[in-house]
Amino acid sequence: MALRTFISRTARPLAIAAVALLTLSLFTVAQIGPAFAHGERAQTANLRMRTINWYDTEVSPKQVAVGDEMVIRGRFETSKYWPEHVPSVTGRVYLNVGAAGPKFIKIKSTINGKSMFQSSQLELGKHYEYEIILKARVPGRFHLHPVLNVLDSGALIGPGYWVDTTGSFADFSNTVETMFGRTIDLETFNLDIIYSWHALWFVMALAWLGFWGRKSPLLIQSLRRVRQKEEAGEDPDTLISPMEKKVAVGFMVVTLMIIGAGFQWAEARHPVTTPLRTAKMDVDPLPLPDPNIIIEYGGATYRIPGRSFQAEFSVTNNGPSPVRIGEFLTANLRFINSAVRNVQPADSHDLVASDGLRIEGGPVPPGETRKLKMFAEDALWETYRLTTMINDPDSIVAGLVFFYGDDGSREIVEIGGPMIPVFE
Ligand SMILES: [Cu+2]
Repeated sequence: MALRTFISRTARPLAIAAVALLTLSLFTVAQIGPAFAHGERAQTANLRMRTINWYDTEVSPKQVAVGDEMVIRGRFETSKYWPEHVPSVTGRVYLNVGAAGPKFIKIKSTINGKSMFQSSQLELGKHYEYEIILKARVPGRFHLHPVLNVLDSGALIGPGYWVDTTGSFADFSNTVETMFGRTIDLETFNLDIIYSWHALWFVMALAWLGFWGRKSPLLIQSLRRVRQKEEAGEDPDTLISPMEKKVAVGFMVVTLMIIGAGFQWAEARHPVTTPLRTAKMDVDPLPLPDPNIIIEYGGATYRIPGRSFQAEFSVTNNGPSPVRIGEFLTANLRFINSAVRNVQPADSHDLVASDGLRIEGGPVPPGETRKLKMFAEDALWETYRLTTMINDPDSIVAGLVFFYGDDGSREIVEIGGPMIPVFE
């Protein structure tokens, strides 16, 4: 009995706080740990097929030491068939990198040569060239993606590649010089002050909780006492004693004083600061020559048992040499026509079907129009859960078709339109 009274009087608030902290930390621990995927397959098919078409993606070098630089570059096309219900790149976009945690720092990022440390807005149906320079921070093996964050839509991720960082985290330094010539290390800058502020507010919060919980730490007990007062026709506010009111005012005064003093102290220490810049950067699409190839989309089907996507279109070639289709790209999957090109997956997660594309109708000679049938067949449709495209209410698909001329030229045309699923 004595022990029970002791626990209920003094240790109960602490026990509750401890349980709360433990639960919180368990949730946190459950969420840490290596991330093996970045939602590559999680987004709906129409979001992946009809938003950003990433191509010519290049990560080099794929092996670096801590402190070394790595470059991600390539191009993307903003789909003409962007779903109406999805906020698009004409709003606000930010070029970013997808990795499992802060394994790199970003040194530089550009779209069409313009700095993209701020956000931008783009046009639909246009091509853009990007470059991101990273500096390796933590050793390990990571899956890296270029990412375009689109306001109100989320992160639209590009193709991912495995990269390796060797060395030791202890060798990493991230120093910058301030406007007044002071050199600071961003890894540790003001960390002691940040810890101190957190500790101070943690103590304040515990003191506040402990003060109110000293008599009865349980909410339901308190609620019952309030109810009892109400039922007796008394004002429940009388449960709060004049002493408690004084202490509460004291807490408020002390809190405001700490905030005021902290502000003054920071102002004195850092008299000149500049805000983070939030203006949009303007960037024009890549100036590409007028297209030589005109496609008229004639419909598509997806045969579910055969994992076979089939599209029909008529192609007019206004260029100087015969053209053939070498690749079909949609949702970061690359279906390659092995009769035209030899492209092998760069690693186990590179989404390349080296022999996944078949064309009926042959090359299109200059000045002529031909009807072509394109078959993109591979298990990738299934493994990357694109078969959910048959569940899209609007049933529109899209992707890039890569034409290769006998003269070495390349022209990229986006196709898109309705698709009908076939079940047998
Ligand atoms: Cu990934």
